[in-house]
Amino acid sequence: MTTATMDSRSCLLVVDVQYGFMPGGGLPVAGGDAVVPVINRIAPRFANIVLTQDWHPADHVSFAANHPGRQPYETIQLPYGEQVLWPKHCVQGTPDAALHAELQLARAQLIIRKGFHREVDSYSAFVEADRRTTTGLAAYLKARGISSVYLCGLATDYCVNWSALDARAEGFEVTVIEDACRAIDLDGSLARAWADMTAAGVRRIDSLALSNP
Ligand code: VGL
Ligand code: ZN
Repeated sequence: MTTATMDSRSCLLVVDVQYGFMPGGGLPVAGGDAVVPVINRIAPRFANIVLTQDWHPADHVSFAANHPGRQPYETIQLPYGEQVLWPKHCVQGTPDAALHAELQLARAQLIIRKGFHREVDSYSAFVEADRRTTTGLAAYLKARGISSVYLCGLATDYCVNWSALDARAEGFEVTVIEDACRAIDLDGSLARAWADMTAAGVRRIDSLALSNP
């Protein structure tokens, strides 16, 4: 099956392809660097491309180091609910927060930064973890007449998953390009993410469906 995407109503959303999520980064994702060539191969199929960039202050609430006695990957209760404590990653302006230099996405039209409020995390590109604060992305896409969002990047079970679910909630048609993503997979989070996305009507495809004209 070939999916025609080079239309003005579709957008490729490239999630958090940053050094912080690469092997050797602050919050390494296994095989994180393998998404780069896949994304470079499919990007020319899209008229619209938007990137996200995880962009935390050094004192961010999601960092285990900012909670004395706590370790990375433990969870704590915050006013908005459960929060996983992560190793320090993607601190604003540091090399760890930079987009991967080998991404060939000069045609990308917007870079949306998220996670910059000290007290609130934001896995989703659309709504922060308090489930109220918007990033503005849904309004931007709608203002540009975009109705279909294709997701790729890192990590499948966190930022891609939350972004896909929120995009569905905002009324977009949503497709995740599975082999253009990699997961963290904490305590079954990847299987849970796919179950939730499937239940929400998120389509799941392989990049070959896009790169074969
Ligand atoms: C992410 C955990 C913390 C992600 C970002 O990009 O999936 N995960 N910050
Ligand atoms: Zn983060």
